[in-house]
Amino acid sequence: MKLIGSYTSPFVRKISILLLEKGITFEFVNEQPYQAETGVAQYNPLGKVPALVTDDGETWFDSPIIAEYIELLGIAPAMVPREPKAALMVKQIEALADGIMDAGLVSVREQARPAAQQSEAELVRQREKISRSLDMCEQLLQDGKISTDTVNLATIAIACAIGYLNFRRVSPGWCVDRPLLVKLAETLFQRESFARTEPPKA
Ligand SMILES: N[C@@H](CCC(=O)N[C@@H](CS)C(=O)NCC(=O)O)C(=O)O
Repeated sequence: MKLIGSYTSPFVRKISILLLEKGITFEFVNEQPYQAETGVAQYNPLGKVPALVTDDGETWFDSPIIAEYIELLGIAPAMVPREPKAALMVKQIEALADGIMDAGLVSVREQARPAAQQSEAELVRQREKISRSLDMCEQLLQDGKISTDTVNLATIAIACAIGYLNFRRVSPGWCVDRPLLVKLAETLFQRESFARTEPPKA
């Protein structure tokens, strides 16, 4: 199968990690969605990465759907629990982590605009989304809904979101007063799948 993506996208990283953790071989097709000559739209009309093309020629997007597709292959280890409500909880945490990535991405795009066109109010709004969502992640850890050594879709997505904040230096104080989240990130960053998908140094 082919994963269409860019090395800096946290959504793509999440999918690469799921595939690596399950030992699924894939070809990485490097596409830059923000460049004019990008070929991404031939895989996803929304022009976003990731997209996954299977050996049967089916194309799947966006990243939560790709994650579900990968899980349907039934290859161990399972990244989503079998029990439906527990599975829904894991997917909700994935949505939370994806939302942190979205807010991080909006912040980066906003800061890339000429200074006079940047909106401080918009940057604050995005920072608040990130901060509230990170607080919820810390609370989920405190409540034992996930643990710092859980490796599943929820924790992988959270660690990818944190990796993106670190990479783009968005909300650099994210680790203050969130000790469990720090431990979770440290634990997952040590895994080979995370080491192999680190975004390139700027
Ligand atoms: N909800 C989507 C978000 C994907 C996304 O925003 N990808 C970014 C790269 S990190 C992208 O391709 N953006 C191009 C664009 O918005 O035109 C997913 O989970 O796959």
